[in-house]
Amino acid sequence: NSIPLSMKSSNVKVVRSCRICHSRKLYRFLDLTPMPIPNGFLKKEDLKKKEPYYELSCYFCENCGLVQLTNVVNPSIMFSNYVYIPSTSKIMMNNFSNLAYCANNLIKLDGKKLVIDIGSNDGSLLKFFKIYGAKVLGIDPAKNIAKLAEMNGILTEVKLFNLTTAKTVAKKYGKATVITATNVVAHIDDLHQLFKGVDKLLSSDGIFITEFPYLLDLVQKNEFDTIYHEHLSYFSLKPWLHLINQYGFEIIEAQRLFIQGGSIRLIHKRKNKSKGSYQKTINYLIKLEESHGLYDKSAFDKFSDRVSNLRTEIITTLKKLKKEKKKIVGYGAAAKGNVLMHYFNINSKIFDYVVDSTSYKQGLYTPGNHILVHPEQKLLTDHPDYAFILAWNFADEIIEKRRDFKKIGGKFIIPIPKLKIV
Ligand code: DWN
Repeated sequence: NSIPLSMKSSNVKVVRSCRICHSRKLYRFLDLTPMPIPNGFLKKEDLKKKEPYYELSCYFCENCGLVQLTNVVNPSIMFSNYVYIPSTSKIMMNNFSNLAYCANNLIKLDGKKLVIDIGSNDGSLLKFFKIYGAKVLGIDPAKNIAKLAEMNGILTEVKLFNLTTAKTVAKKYGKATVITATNVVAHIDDLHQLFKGVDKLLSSDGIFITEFPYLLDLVQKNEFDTIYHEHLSYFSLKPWLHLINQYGFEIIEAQRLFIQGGSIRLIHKRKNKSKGSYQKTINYLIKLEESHGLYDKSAFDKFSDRVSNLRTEIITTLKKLKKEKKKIVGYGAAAKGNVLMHYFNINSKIFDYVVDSTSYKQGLYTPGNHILVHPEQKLLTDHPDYAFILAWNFADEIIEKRRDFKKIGGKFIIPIPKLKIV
């Protein structure tokens, strides 16, 4: 009852219909219970202040199949002062390098071609496009991280992307030959505005490249903790195709990626500007989605059951380790980690602290359960028994990096896709 459920209209908008097909047949299959925004890390002096909690329930559209949140937290609350930067991970940087390589293979980049990245963050992706000689421009609402991008030599317009921004940018810089949007489309509430903006900003034979977590991976690997307020949509191909067809785009390439627990890269061109259809791969992926029940709401009830079984198993294991007086810490102050800790009731009695490589996050406290974030090196001086990998999407990279921790007898707990102790 002390939880201030923030329903102030300026902070939260509740949408009652599907953000792609506008159907009202939305079926709620998972309620992760109200929690603060998962990137809402706190300074020590903020711990006493009221911390708004926001509903976190997930819905399946029975008409087009889009999985989505209906509670839309005001984007300026979530994204104006941001703490996530992709450059902490080698895997993410390799992926960005590969994305620029693929784009250059499709459209020879040079100084006359403009590449615009929507949700450009610290400019990590655009740096790779610069290597191919392209002109680059970032668009991102996070003023703090835009400063970092500018230091990296990446010009950034500090704005949320929508049709208005597209018009202003097109007027000021001209049309883009390539528009990229990685791990940002899922964060945008008005997907129709997004495509109207892309249509306005992209040259007639340009390519629009998106990357986002793939619903097939989320369901197959029980990745419930990637469901949180920043991610308004969880995409599979049928609803995505329903959306892009309305704006005259078609997919010319689709690649599944390992990053972020399993993502999909979709490269688009305007219809009849692309040679040959990519239908075979699209049909194959849709068949795969259907075989995993992604267009049948019972699959999401089964998903929800698996999540509650995982919750029971992990809470039991952690309680047993604490009874044995084991010292456990969190590894990776990830947004998803804050969702997992919230849903599994993990507090400072279970994790002594969390370690993280992002300087922004060190010295801050996790939202909700208020656990202090330390630099990773603390593992080696403090010698906890277990490091619970909250950033499980980087488990291999982290375990490889922390052979020193293993050498002094440290063990890793990996929660997703199933509980594993290494
Ligand atoms: O979509 C989003 C994804 C791309 O990134 C955003 N909504 C927010 C964010 O989600 P996240 O915070 O769950 O992302 P990560 O990249 O999975 O978070 C990893 C965390 O782990 C970072 O805080 C960095 C940290 N880390 C670390 O401490 N040591 C990461 C690596 C690789 C390491 O070696």
